[in-house]
Amino acid sequence: MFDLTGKVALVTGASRGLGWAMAESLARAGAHVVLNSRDGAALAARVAELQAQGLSGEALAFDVSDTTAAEHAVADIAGRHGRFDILVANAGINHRAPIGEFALADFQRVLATNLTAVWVLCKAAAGQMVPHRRGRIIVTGSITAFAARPTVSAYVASKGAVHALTRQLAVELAPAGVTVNCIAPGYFATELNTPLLGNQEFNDWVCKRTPAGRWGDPREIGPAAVFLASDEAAYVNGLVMTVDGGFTAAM
Ligand code: GCO
Repeated sequence: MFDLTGKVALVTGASRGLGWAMAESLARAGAHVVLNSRDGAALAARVAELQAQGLSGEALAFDVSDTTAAEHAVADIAGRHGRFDILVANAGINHRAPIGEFALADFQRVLATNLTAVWVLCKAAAGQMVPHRRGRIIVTGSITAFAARPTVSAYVASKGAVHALTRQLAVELAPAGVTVNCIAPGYFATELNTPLLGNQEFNDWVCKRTPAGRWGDPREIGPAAVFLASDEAAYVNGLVMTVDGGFTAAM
């Protein structure tokens, strides 16, 4: 089960954190994974890590918020491989500031990467998938779309929209055999959260507030992506799947 042999996947934000963890898991399940981020050198190192494990991957550096580059990347992958089976639209950024000090430019920058780029990539991927009447789209949401905390207004707004977009695209693309699902991570020990991990008070709060009693390990996200990307998950559509150690289940 959950064998992805022969499938071609694009994972954005794949040089580190949850994106890298999902890319590695998809490759272990047999997929050829195209790793994207802005950092070509970091990607090359990750591709080497895959190849050292006998897995299949390639690097494709571009900024997801560059609409033309994102559209070209999807067309390029489909053209070279003759197929485009799986999109993991994961790349995301955060900006933390109280609302009174939050610059509009920072709000727009976060929305451009976390929401607009996801829409652009989903549209481009759907263009490749619908004619073949198969495809898997996975987007990275956040538990902060369900329950908020101070200072992250742009991030929370973008992730709330991503959850809604998941349901909308699932409904629209289901008749064409394409599923669109969202993974909503809890607090994971990733580079994006370095400032939070270094804050003892916040760290204690995460461990106390999360029923599992700890931060998530990025390797705990990959299996969810493999499942949602698999043929077996054909009837799972429009789901926002929390992977959060029980965070959103607890009072
Ligand atoms: C924050 C974090 C987010 C969360 C994550 C939880 O500031 O709240 O930076 O990245 O870790 O989205 O789902």
